[in-house]
Amino acid sequence: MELTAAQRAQFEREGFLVFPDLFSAAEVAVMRQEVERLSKIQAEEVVREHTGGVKALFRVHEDDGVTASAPFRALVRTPRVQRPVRQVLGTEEIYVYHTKINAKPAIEGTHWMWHQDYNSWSKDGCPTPNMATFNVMLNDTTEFSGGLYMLPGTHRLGLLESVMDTSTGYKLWTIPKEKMIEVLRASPPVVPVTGKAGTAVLFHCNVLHASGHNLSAEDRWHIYISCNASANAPAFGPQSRPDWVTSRNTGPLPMEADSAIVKAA
Ligand SMILES: O=C(O)CCC(=O)C(=O)O
Repeated sequence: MELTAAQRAQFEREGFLVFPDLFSAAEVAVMRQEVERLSKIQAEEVVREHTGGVKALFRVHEDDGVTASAPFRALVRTPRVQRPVRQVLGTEEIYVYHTKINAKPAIEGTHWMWHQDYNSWSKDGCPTPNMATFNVMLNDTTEFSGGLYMLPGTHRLGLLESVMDTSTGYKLWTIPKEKMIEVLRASPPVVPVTGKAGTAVLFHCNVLHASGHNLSAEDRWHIYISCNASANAPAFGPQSRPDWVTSRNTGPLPMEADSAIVKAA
C-alpha cells in the first residue's frame, strides 16, 4: 500500500491518517485469538490496571520472548504497515520501537490522558521526532468504547512540556492541565477515530492524542506498532527502559508477505 500525494499532504497537515477496513475479518479473527491467549500470561511485558485487568501487552512482534506471537510478528512486517510508515518517516530503514496491545475491558477499561508519544521517546534519547505509530483496531470502535481522540495539526506545535501521570496502571508523560486547555481552545475540533475492526490509523509521534474510558458492553482491543528510523535509535545505557518498551533490535526490519497473518494462525 503506497500513500498518495494527497495522503502524504494530509499527514503533514493533520498529523494522522485513517485507513478504513485495511485488515480483513479473517485477519482480525486470528489476531483476536492471539489477544485471548496472550492476556493469560503473567510477565512484566503484560501491564495490568490497578484492578488487575490487562491494560497493555508489550513485545508481541519479535521471534523470541514470553509474549511472542506469530500473527503479530507477521502483522508488523506486512507491506500494509511497512510501506506507509517508511513513506512518512522518509527512509526504508525503520524498525519497531515497540508493540503494545491496549486492552480496554468493557465498562472497566480506563482513559489515556492527552499526550504526545515523543514526550516519552525523547526522554528515552531518540534524537528527533522522526517516529510514528500504526494502530490497528481489533474490534469495532465507537466514540463510547474508548477509541482514540486526535487533535489535528498539533504535531506542528513541536514537543510540549509534560508531567508524569500515574493515575492508571501505565505511567505516562502527559500534558499539564492548564497547557492542554490552552491548546484545546486554540485548535480545530477533536477528531474521534472510530471504525470497524480492521481499520487502521497512522499518527505522528508529536500529534496530541488521548482516549476515554470504555463505557460500552464490548472489550476494546487495539494494537499499536510504534516505529522509528534506524538512524534515530537512542544510545542505550543502564538507565534505559527495558527492551520490551524501547527495543534494542534497531536494525532495518525486512518486509514480508501481506498474506502472512492468516498463514501464521
Ligand atoms: O489505547 C489507547 O486508548 C491510547 C493509547 C495511546 O495513546 C498510546 O499508546 O500512545
